[in-house]
Amino acid sequence: MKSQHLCLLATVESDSHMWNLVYLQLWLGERGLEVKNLGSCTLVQAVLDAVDQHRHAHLLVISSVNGHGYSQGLALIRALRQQHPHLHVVIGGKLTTSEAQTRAVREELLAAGYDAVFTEADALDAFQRHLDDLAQARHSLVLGTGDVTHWT
Ligand code: B12
Repeated sequence: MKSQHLCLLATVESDSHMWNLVYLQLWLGERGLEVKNLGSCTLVQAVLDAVDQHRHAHLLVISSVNGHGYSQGLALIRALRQQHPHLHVVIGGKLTTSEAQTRAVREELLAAGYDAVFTEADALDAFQRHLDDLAQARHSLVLGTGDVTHWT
């Protein structure tokens, strides 16, 4: 049976890395989310079209590792927020070319409209906690057999 919770997964338009997307697709799927992976080098317009097409999506995850995630991620969220102010959107990965620089741009990404930014070594653990909080807030938390939250 398909999950009622759809997650769109994308990257920025210059980023051709794909294993981060594959990893996250599997990781999110293991947590009970139905994932639509828009693939590498995702154009802003392709993300906007996907969000329009999947109005019931609960979450948009942007993953980028090539160093352009900060600048192109800003352009993406600014375009998206004009049309979709309420969709929950997170970004993570290697968003600049240094960890210090990425830490420095975190606030700007949040101010531009991302609901969360995950860039540290513990990004997946922090994302897991974020999903737990989100699931609880939506009153749709179902505990699985392990200690991870499952969306149903
Ligand atoms: C494989 C690889 C490539 C392959 C990609 C093949 C493919 N189709 O995917 C090729 C050879 C094509 C390539 C090209 C380039 N690459 Co490359 N690549 C790598 C490499 C070695 C591994 C990436 C990988 O697959 N990792 C496996 C996945 C599963 O892990 P991950 O990507 O780290 O993602 C994890 C986390 O980052 C995190 N995460 C990621 N996104 C998100 C999102 C959220 C929400 C959360 C919570 C977590 C999260 O969770 C993931 C799972 O743990 C890395 C170095 C490295 N060891 O990481 C460089 C690396 C990413 N590449 C790099 C660069 C610079 C390039 C090029 C620009 C090189 C060039 N000069 O041409 C091009 C860019 C191409 C482009 N247009 O994007 C740099 C990026 C620098 C930076 N950000 O500071 C890296 C880090 C190498 C380096 N140390 O310099 N690359």
